[in-house]
Amino acid sequence: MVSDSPDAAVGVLGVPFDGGVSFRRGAAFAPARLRELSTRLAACGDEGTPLNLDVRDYGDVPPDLNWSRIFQTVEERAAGPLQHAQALFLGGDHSVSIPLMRAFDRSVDGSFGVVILDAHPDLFDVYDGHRWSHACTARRALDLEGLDAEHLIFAGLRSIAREEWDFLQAHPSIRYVTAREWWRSGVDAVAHEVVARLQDVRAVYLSLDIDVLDPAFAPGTGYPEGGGPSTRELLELVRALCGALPIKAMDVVEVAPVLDHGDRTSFAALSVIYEAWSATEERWAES
Ligand SMILES: [Mn+2]
Repeated sequence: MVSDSPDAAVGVLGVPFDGGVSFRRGAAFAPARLRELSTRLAACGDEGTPLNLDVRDYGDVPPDLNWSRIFQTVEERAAGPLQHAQALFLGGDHSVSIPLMRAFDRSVDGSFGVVILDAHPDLFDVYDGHRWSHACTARRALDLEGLDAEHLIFAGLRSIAREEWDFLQAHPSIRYVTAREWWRSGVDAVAHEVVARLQDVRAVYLSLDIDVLDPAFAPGTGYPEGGGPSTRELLELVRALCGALPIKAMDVVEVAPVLDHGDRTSFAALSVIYEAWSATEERWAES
């Protein structure tokens, strides 16, 4: 499954950086932990369908205490995985999605969609005095050339600061599905709407902040928020999205192994990744 081939279906890059966090760090340890645990798991979707795709691992972006320089490096290094049919980026905190999405913007010819699965919208313009905080990720996504506000969609939100709330009210074309709406209307309805809204884009970036999950399922993260979906509900949504949308890149961020219990957050992240790949393989087989 791991391959050196430039023809591998998936390219993976680790970004062990958590310098955009203001509170509980630890996400920098996730790429190493996820790789380690991945060798212990069966390579399959969650109904047992074997994964056939090859994965090329581009390693990790090296540490650098200069924030602008490491973000520049992340943006450059992301180009390798983005040449594959699908890229997977392992954070790191959610700020790493800022340079990753910039690289995505450059790699896609035309307009694209961004789906963010997160307990928080990360829509601050500035947080802790910086525009690259992990609380500013979605706001920076809106700076990208290829992303229109109506193609930015959130699911799982349940903690929205007043500034973010005001921004969302002022920008009604941004669709956000709260965790409550997801629970009440059901995963099929959410998936159906997300897919319908992104019908016309050429490519989709899926950003998974693991704190979208209820802390019962993913306690190992900096900002756990109760009332979130279960792993089962997240798997169902990710399967539906990857089965229907041209997802060209995915990131998994905010997994913090040092805050985890029995690696359950890392294992949950891996099962979502495998499910995403399984559904993607099925979509490729059909097209
Ligand atoms: Mn979050």
